[in-house]
Amino acid sequence: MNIFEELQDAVITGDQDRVLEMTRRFLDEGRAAKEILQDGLIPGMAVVGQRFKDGEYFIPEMLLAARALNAGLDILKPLLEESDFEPVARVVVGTVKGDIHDIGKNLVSIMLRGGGFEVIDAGVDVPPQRFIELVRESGAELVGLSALLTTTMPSIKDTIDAFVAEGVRDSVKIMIGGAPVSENYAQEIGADGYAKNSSAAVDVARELVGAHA
Ligand code: B12
Repeated sequence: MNIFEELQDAVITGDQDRVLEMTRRFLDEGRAAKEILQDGLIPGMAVVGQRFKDGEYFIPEMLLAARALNAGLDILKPLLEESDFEPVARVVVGTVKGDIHDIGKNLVSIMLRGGGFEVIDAGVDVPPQRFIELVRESGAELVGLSALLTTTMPSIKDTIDAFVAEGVRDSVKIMIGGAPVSENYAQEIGADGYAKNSSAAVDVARELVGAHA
């Protein structure tokens, strides 16, 4: 039996207290934060998505699961953010307009911080203009755009188009991600990079800003 099965189950059932207790226990037993995240918390959420798709779960169950996962993530966050690197570059990360999913975006932010990036978190439902403002204010070299809905994927393109229209496209690299997004889509809409998960996001980010591990 997978030792993380019970933790996955706690996420699936949205049992925040159990997630907290088990996350702490795994850490006490010497498990790595990354392992608890990738083998426990995230697979639990994948089951939640499937149940929603199958009509077994509704919004309240998804919200409870998200809250439980976030509670575990809060404990792991300081450990995941411990960085061995000098700041590599600044990056603005946000979920595009019309979309309020933020767990994946938050994970990408945490892993980027752990990879030595300074992250400016733009939040969720972010209009293109706000991304541009934040890039101008911070001098970020990199932007990370997240979308979880097929209906908000076009907002990624709108954001990239706005960077072009405002004449700031050449000053930043743009990477994109989120469950419905793909490498092909990234190429199609003129993004510079795509990553399928938060670990890969760090590699892609480092490559885009020309940093070497
Ligand atoms: C939790 C959840 C919610 C929660 C969100 C809570 C929160 N704070 O985020 C709530 C209940 C609010 C919600 C609402 C809705 N949801 Co919802 N939700 C989910 C669920 C179950 C999990 C998403 C998640 O957090 N996954 C875990 C994280 C870790 O994975 P991730 O987000 O994919 O991120 C990883 C990668 O994609 C990547 N990544 C992500 N962002 C970025 C960015 C960059 C730059 C890079 C490089 C990489 C990257 O790295 C991440 C870490 O590895 C998914 C199903 C699923 N399994 O995806 C449905 C899902 C996304 N939701 C769905 C739907 C339909 C909705 C609603 C429209 C439902 C409704 N009828 O109201 C609303 C939309 C609200 C809105 N306007 O945004 C559908 C989307 C279908 C589609 N193809 O469009 C899904 C797929 C469920 C399903 N199977 O049908 N949802």
